[in-house]
Amino acid sequence: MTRVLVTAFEPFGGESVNPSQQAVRLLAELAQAPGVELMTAVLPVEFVRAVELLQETVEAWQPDLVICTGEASGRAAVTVERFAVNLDDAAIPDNAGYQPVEEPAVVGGPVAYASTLPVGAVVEALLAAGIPAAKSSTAGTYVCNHVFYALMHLIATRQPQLRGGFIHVPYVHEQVLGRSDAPPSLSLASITEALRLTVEVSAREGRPAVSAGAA
Ligand code: PCA
Repeated sequence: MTRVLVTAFEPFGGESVNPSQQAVRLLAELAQAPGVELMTAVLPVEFVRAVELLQETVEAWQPDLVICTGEASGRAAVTVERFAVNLDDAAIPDNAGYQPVEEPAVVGGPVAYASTLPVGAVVEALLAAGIPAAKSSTAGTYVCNHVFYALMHLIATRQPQLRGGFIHVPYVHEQVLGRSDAPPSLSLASITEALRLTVEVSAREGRPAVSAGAA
């Protein structure tokens, strides 16, 4: 059995929904690939509390694989992040009112960590299923990157057997209805299927020989 923890985020930035939360809720109701045992958690969009909750959940449940997900407004594709960077630089306060500017995610940590998900294989599987998907080299410098960095730091320092990474998903259609600037969005069904496939491929492919490379 491969124990897979998938996390999502609560709404933030004035939105009333977060597509990652909606999709992970649906994902939990789906049959998973053979050999996959799934657990899900929803994290607050708070630099400090999100990491505490992630660490508590990992320690309590001891997964083999952790896939964190969040919303990336403005992106047209599901993006599989390759690197977490050691920088918190928030353009808006988090949901607890905290707004770090040019601070390290982890004091003394390396500049970046690479995802240990099979990034290329996940993107190929999503594209083969007709879902817009791409590799991404930046998860930003807000709470998603912070949680991704904290996850990879936890793996590097305390849980070397664990694999992990981060997937950003676009807006879901309902978030852009009636908006004259019409940012890109996907259906909730596509986002959910993207996460289901990410779990399946990540559990199957194992640790990539090279965790990140040329596009
Ligand atoms: N997206 C934000 C934080 C929570 C979320 O879903 C980000 O990209 O940092």
